[in-house]
Amino acid sequence: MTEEALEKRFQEKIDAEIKIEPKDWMPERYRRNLIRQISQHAHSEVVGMLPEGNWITRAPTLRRKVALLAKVQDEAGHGLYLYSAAETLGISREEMIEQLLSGKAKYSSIFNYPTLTWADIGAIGWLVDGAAIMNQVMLTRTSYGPYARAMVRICKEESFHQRQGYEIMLTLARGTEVQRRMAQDALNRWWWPALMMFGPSDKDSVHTAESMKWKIKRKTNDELRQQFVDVTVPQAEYLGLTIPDPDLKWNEARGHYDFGQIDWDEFWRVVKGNGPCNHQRMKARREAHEKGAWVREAALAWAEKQRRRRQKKMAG
Ligand code: BYC
Repeated sequence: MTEEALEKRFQEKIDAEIKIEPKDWMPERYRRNLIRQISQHAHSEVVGMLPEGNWITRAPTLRRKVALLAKVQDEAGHGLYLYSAAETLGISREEMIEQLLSGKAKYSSIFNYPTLTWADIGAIGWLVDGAAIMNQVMLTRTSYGPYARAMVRICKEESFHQRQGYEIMLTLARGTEVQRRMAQDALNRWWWPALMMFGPSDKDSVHTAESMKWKIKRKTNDELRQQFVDVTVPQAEYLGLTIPDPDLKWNEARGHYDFGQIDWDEFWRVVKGNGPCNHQRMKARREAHEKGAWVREAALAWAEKQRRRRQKKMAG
């Protein structure tokens, strides 16, 4: 079959909602686009442990500590499912980690902001996990089978994360005046970076058109961002907190909230490595990677020992 005929058959499968599996034929650009997106998604989960991990020892009660510990541990698990999904496309985990540590691969801009107070843990769960779910629910229907299946489990866990964050915000918003102000301050600092998580506006998004054609993405960056604003505004109202956007208002004709301009200069500055915590995050990842070398060596040695034992058993 010619390349053209193969590509036509591939597109027909996508259009018929048949999942693409690792051994199926796929265009090289589809494979590369997926490796890019899935690996960056995995890196985001792993780097995303850092701002929250920072608060595990300082959580205000044992219950909060247990919940936060479980959440951060879940993020590690999400990273692992995603690295495994990407590996089915013919890239090794070492290569992906190398791309992250060398700065070649991106990870979500959101994790380059600092967590200054306990309320930031609430705001992250509510807004950051809320934004992540909005995007990931769409990805449970993505065209690549292993990615779609990983997303189903991830979304279940993310919804627990979102609720633990919202509950922290609710407790603070109904607490003392100082606690309420802490919650408002966290919302002020996390609102705009959370909107930036959805990526550049559609007119500046380089991958959206192709990703939509191949159903890697099912909604555009702007569609998801709008959906997030629409569900989050009533949640802020329920908390009695104010979203830091003077242009935010309900538009009856559109049936959506209008909102103000995102600072795209800030977005690109952070994406290109110059956000408030980029250097700190990468330093922490590199150190963790170096300190974990003995664990990887030990795991490999153990696997090799098991392999030899099995071989010996089979030979005997
Ligand atoms: N930050 O053409 P575009 C989480 C890059 S964390 C940094 O629109 P695409 C969680 C983009 O990569 C959430 N970079 O791209 C974990 C591209 O650069 P390259 C992570 C960004 O891929 C712990 C360029 O800008 N979720 O779940 O069509 C605790 C042009 O963009 C960002 C995912 O990764 C950004 N915000 O659309 C709590 C979901 N936005 O690669 C929560 C999976 C864009 O050409 N990913 N860029 O060098 C996606 O759905 C899509 O990749 C995006 C971007 C919507 C993010």
